[in-house]
Amino acid sequence: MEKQYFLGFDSSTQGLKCTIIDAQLEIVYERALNFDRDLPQFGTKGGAHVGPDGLTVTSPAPMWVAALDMLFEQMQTDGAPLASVVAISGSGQQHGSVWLKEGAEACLANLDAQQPLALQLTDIFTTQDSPIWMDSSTTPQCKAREAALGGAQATADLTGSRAYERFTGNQIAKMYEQQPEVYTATERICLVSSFMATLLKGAYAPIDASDGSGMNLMDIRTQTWSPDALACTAPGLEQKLGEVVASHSDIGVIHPYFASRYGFSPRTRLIAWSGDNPNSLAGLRLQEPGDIAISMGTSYTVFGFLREAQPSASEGHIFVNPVDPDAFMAMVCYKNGALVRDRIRDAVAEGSWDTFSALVADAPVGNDGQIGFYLYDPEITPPIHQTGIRRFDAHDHPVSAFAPAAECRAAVEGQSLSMRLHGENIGFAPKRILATGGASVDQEMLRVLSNVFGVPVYVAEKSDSASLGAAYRALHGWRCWQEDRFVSFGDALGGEPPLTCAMEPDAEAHACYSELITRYANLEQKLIAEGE
Ligand code: 5FX
Repeated sequence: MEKQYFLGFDSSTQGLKCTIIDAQLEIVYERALNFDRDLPQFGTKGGAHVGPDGLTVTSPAPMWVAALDMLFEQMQTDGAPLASVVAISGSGQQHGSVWLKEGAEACLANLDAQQPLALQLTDIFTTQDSPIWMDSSTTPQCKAREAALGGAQATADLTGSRAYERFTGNQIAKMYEQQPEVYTATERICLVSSFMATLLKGAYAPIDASDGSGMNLMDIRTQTWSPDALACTAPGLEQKLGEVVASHSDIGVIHPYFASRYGFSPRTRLIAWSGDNPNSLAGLRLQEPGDIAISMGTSYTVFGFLREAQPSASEGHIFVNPVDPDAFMAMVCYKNGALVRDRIRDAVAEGSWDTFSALVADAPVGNDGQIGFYLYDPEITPPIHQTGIRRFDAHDHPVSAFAPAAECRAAVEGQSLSMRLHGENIGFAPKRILATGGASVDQEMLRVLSNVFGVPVYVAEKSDSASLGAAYRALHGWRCWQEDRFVSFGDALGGEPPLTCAMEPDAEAHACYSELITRYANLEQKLIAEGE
């Protein structure tokens, strides 16, 4: 039988990446480009432009078109097996929006295979400056949304999250208020994910329910646009957004342009694209309630599979699950992630990770009741704007310093306790944890995590899993399309992912943390109240 391949993209903030897998899930090809380095003509820094107010952050939409041209050319030069790709899907950075003018779809339909996309699609945007997730300029629109929808908790209950500045609905409300001529001239507002799918389809592609959950516009239970959430955003919005589809949906075949120019089969199926975080869940193959991943990079993110949604106004986001339309995923983000460990390593562990780990191991489980909060940056979870380090002794009295071992352990235990506390608040009941990112190589970090949560910790080999997740979702969606029914993600991928357990919990240590967490939560409440 001829080989069948599945292609996944990741259109992230900083670059565009692709991964091709075979039907046995082996990666056969990968390639990435970086916007700043490879497309310098767009003058981006980290893939973005920051406005003079410091709050407005955009990316040039034509850059994403040029990136797709460049990556396809590279794939062709490398001899990637494009002719045997049977399905394509992708990830987009979440929340970003692309604004297309009337007539854009006709332009997309009539592409000339002799020319790159970028040359033919210069004039399809009503604004070239696409607001992206790093934007934090829409506080007034967020306040107005929460007031219109009955408060932060009501907004979260309806849309999965309280109103967040970066969420697309609030960006759309701002555009309508500040540049009504752009809004009016726009025929279609895409997410980054559905825009990239639109390019491949040569026609408007729908938004999938999982990425659609990051807009403050969709009812996460019906997976349709909420009339109330639309009404407090801008008039006539539903038409401009198009329909929402389940994430595993087949959305048609690739446009003949790509078949002629790059040798794809004209029968190559397109599966709805989704957000990078939903696709990371797919990439790590979290497929059961109780599966959670902790990504410990620059910022820390905890995300996982949930059967029931328990939206919270104070922390995290609920998205429709990208691999199971009857389930949800939750995500909690921290600003003070790896930086905390870095700073403490430099301050008390001679800049050495070995010394840092040895110091953590030197202090007892529970740190003799000492608790620290290390807020080098304003924190998102929980929202504490006041920066600084706060240390408390076993009687909750503030102290100005800890001994080096206690300092290292306080940082690691505090981060782990916070992830458990806020994860529980949004409905996580972990059965196992998959740790990824830089800090996941630290055995002491893994030991503390395992003991705090009371579950085994596994380590994922690959942490940048969004484009791999998109390739898995291409396979999943293709199987569902072939069989004309929903096939579970696990069945489509051939069962359980192969994982090695890195740490088992210790019952006594877990009991100690279960006691300590109440004090941790009370102290955290005090810090939140002080900042208000
Ligand atoms: C999630 O809500 C975010 O804003 C980011 O993780 C973006 O998706 C990054 F692309």
